[in-house]
Amino acid sequence: MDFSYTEEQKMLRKMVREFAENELAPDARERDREERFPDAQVKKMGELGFLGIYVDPKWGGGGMDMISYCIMMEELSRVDASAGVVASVNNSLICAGLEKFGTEAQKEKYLRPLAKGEKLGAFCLSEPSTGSDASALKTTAVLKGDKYIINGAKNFITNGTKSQVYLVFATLDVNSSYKGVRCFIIERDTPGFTIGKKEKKLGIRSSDTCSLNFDQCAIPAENLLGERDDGFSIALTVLDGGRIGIASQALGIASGAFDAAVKYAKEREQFGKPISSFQAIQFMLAEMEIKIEAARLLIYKSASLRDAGQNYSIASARAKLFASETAMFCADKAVQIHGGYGYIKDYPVERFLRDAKITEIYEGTSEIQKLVVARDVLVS
Ligand code: COS
Repeated sequence: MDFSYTEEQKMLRKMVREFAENELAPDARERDREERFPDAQVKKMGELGFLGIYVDPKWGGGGMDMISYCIMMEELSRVDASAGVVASVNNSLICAGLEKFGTEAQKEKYLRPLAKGEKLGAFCLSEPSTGSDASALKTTAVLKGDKYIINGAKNFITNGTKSQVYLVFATLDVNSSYKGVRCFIIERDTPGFTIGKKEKKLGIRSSDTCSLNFDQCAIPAENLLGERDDGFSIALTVLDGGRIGIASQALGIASGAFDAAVKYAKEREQFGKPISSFQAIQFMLAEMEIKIEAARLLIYKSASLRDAGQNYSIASARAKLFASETAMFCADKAVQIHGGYGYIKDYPVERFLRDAKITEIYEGTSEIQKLVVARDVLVS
């Protein structure tokens, strides 16, 4: 067991931190207020290789390991969790799904531009009435000749209005539960596919979230992803990796909140002393620091298992649960340490608190992560 970073990982952290501080920090607050997507920054993230960091270089990716991906996600989200989720979806839900389940032709056509950041992707599983019970989806796919006809609606789709490539889950038979689910690659300009309502959110407000509609949307049969794999296990396999990305996003929010709290505690004086000299504040900082370190270790364990080709479903559920709760804890304590200044928008900590909440909800709620862990505890 080796807890040290490689030279490459150290350099990557430095590089992503500089990018985040120079390119994301200056207008993160304004973009959050205006609910404005970081178009220019995402373009640069693509050029720097942040949108396909662990894809095989053969397909235009960075060829790095999962720990490097976690480092990148932490550093982006430490400054701007909205930019973080753009990278997480493209890397771990879209590129990873295409790389594992795609044909050579699908990889050439879709994975390569996505990994190089020339295109953006969206993962379309949730529906208005289907969230945690993902197998109960109502969007249908009917094979007619050499086309699948897709009908239905998708909900809460990250990168929804900004993407060019959509991985869409639909069922061949609404009565067959998960067995009928398939995954389709759908291009943005396909007739019958329309972008719906853009959501107004509590947090990660500069990320893009919308609904999608499919009305007699005909797509070529060759756009079925994973011929031999049922779509439900594709969704859950991809989400196992996605949960490592969201756990790292949560870790970044927690680290950003912690760093802001330490800085403020040293500067702010009350009763003639910096508030960092009071034990009440010191204990809050100590608890934050310990939870952050524990979250980081859980995340790296799941990333290492994935790199080693071992099962990491339970490890990623554990990591996401703990890291998202740590993000909420640290953002809450950072606001508390800032007092009244934490509650207004002059400091970043109120944004961290709003951004943290979604990490307990998307890519599997905290309750779903507990369910995954509990099932494992009870069968073993
Ligand atoms: N990876 C691959 N396949 C998996 C899997 C995983 N992690 N977990 C389960 N499966 C497979 C099972 O092996 C089973 O297939 P077989 O019968 O061929 O063996 C199939 O999926 C159904 O498994 P199960 O009966 O356990 O499924 P459940 O309906 O009970 O659901 C949960 C399992 C609840 C864990 C799953 O639906 C889930 O993760 N839900 C949350 C979805 C989510 O994250 N939504 C957010 C959308 S993105 S913002």
